[in-house]
Amino acid sequence: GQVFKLKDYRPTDFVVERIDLTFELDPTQTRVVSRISLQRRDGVAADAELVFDGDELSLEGLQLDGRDIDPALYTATPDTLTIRELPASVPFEITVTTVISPQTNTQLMGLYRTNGVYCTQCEAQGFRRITYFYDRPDVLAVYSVTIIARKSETRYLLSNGNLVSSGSLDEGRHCATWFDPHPKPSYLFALVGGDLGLIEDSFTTMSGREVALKIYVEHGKENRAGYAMDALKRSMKWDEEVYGLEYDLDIFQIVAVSDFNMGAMENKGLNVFNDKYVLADPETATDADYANIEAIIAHEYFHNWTGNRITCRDWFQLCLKEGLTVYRDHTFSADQRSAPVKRIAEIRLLKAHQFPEDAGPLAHPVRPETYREINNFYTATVYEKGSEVVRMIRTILGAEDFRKGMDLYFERHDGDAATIEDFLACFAEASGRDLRQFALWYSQAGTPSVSVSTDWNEAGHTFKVTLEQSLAATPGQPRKALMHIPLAYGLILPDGSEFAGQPSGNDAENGVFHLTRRKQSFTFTGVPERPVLSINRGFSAPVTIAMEQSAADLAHIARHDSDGVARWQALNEQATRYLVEASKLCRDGRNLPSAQKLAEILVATASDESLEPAFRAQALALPAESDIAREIGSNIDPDSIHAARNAVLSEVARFGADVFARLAGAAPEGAYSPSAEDAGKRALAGAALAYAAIADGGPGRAMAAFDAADNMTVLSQALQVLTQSFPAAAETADALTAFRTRFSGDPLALDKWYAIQAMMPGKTTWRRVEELLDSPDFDRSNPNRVRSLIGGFSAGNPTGFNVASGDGYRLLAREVIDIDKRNPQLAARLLTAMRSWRSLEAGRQEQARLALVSIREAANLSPDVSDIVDRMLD
Ligand code: HT7
Ligand code: ZN
Repeated sequence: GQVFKLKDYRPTDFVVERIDLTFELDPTQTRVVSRISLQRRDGVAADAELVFDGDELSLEGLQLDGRDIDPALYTATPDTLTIRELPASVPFEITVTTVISPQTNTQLMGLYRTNGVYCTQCEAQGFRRITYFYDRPDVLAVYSVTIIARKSETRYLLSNGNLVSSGSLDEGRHCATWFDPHPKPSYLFALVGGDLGLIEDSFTTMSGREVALKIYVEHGKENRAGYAMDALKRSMKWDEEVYGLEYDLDIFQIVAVSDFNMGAMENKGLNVFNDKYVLADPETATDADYANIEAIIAHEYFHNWTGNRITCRDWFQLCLKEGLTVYRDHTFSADQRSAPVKRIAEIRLLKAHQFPEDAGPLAHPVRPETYREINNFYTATVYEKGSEVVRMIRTILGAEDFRKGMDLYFERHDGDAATIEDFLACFAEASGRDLRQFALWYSQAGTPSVSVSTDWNEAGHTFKVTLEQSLAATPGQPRKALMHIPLAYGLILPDGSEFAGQPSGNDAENGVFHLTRRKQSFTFTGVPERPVLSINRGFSAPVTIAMEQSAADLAHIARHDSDGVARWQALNEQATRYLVEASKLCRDGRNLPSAQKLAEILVATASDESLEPAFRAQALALPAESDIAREIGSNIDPDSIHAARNAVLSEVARFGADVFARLAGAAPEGAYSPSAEDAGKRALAGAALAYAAIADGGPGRAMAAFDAADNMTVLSQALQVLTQSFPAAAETADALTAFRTRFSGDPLALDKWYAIQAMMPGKTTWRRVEELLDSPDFDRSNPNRVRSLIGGFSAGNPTGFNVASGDGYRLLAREVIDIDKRNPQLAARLLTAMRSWRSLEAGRQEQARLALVSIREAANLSPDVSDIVDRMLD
């Protein structure tokens, strides 16, 4: 396939100003008429051709200023429309007619139908599946959209912007016209037509304008959209208060659909959501679902400024909108909830998804420089590491200059299709800092490693910290330049207080070491007693730290650090070290050392009433098997990791049995509330239940919790304890049947049933997954269902998926090949679960390789899947 390169960017030959679209909706014969006003760009040759993008299109009509164009003057293929001999200097209008079939569009890109609702997804390159156009983000145009459809099946006809007119037509049809005054790229175009339920509210902006808020959901689900509406209003208020950014249309609409390739889409004024991130009530949604809804509603809303008002010049700049908007939604959620607990969750996620990406064959810079299929670059690196890079800018500049830089960015680039250079220039100018070395975070892939050593001089009362950075080669980048790594630190004295003095030199500032050379030392003088170094506090930089720190020093940080995140980091480090060691011993068939010390500190933290429950729950959650595997790095045997982790769980469970029994029974008072406070209490009770059940050695307690549960959070916690710790028990089978029966009519709840089973550990889970694939309500065309079962198995079940026989890999390969025929984007994403295959032990590696080769050799692979499989096998 074609390779696109950042360095090849050049603007279009023709400038588009307006586009007027008319849709006559029909399941298999939707007619799209597109009138586009164009003008040749200054300086472009008079004989330059107009070349529009298409994807599986067929042209039905083509006019220039209202008159049919001579077929000798254009060429139309499914992928391009090329028109020759167009006016040299005057503006002109091209009318393009296409006919498309939403009903048979299984890719869920372009215009498609989901549960009878017409809906679009145009990012990144879906608009070209609707009509021929310059389908690229630097072509900004003003859109007007008229939709005509049968009234009986499309009560609502929606598009971007404000409603201009609507009315009835003949033959039971109706129409609506929408106008969006804000110039936008084609990827932000949206259309929805369907018979939906509606909830309405309004928001008064800081300048006193009233904005109508509407959320459309499937009929009967209106009462599940209240939390999303509340999150939307809080997001609108937050963006005004924190960034001074106001909403800019009279109406903001959200449509929830059940078939969607990703989480949601920020189309101007008309966000389309995967219904999983809109619908919630206590019976069917967990606390985590509520938190995700809040974060994703905020994320899409925040895109209105970071993404829509200022968009990307090209798709290489994707992190310009995504990294920044993730950063904004992270800080929003931190403000709405417990900031340290939110940060801990972010660190876990980054390490679980982005670090392995950076360490494997799919590694790429936050701003890639080449791609074959842009859909494969909506990655943890672009989103999560992209957000970390913005966070580092704030750490380096400080809050005040960061805000000045953001203000300058909005002022200077409103209405632009911008680049990372534009973005960084605003911060450099606002702060007077040189960010050229820092900019390497956007262009160098891989996770830097910082080795840390300390030297305490008792006689001289000096403490020296030496830092050294390195960055391993990644695909296409054999040699790396030195990075600017901002590392927040603290020196904790034996009494738990913090040493306030500054180190020598000017490479440290406000509690942050600026590591810019290969090796740097920082010397603190006048330190009264030997301090303990707390480094990379709050995960100020997305790096790995290599440091010989004693268990006693880690315990000291865990007890005394003034930063809650750093306390958790120390606990987690201690647990990880033990688990890595234990896993290696298990692999070699040796006995494990006692985990008593770890158990003591975990149980003490769990029962420390001065700490918030959500934090205590995070402390109790041992590193996942995949975290341990990542730390081990090579020659991985998932079974020994599983065995070692289970052994530690048992030891902690036995040691804290009384504490866990007490905590497992605690619940927030009163009716269910999704508040962070109550969710934290449930998280602690759930974590304690898992340990208490292990200490019991039988399913009774978990089964009782399952039977007594009055909300989905507690119900699914109990079911997970049963399936993880007592997979073969009759109670577990009964609970699964009861869950299935109770939620048979509720797809989102049923997705949990599939996922929970997909993640059951063991050698035979692949057989269970195969049976579930054949069950009548396993709908292969629904991405949520596919992700729950196949994604849950391949990305969430280390022992089950990596079964030594290779059956797990073969199952995934078969499904990827099959799904690819309908939905390449989904297939490619599922396949990324195998990205770390080279770090497995030799036998599994060979099985994985064979499965990957079977995919590569399959007929008619999509560019999406070929791109991933080729990079994985390279
Ligand atoms: N900006 C949106 C990305 C997205 C997307 C990309 C490719 C294919 C389908 C898609 N649906 C949504 C989502 C976001 O980051 O806000
Ligand atoms: Zn986004």
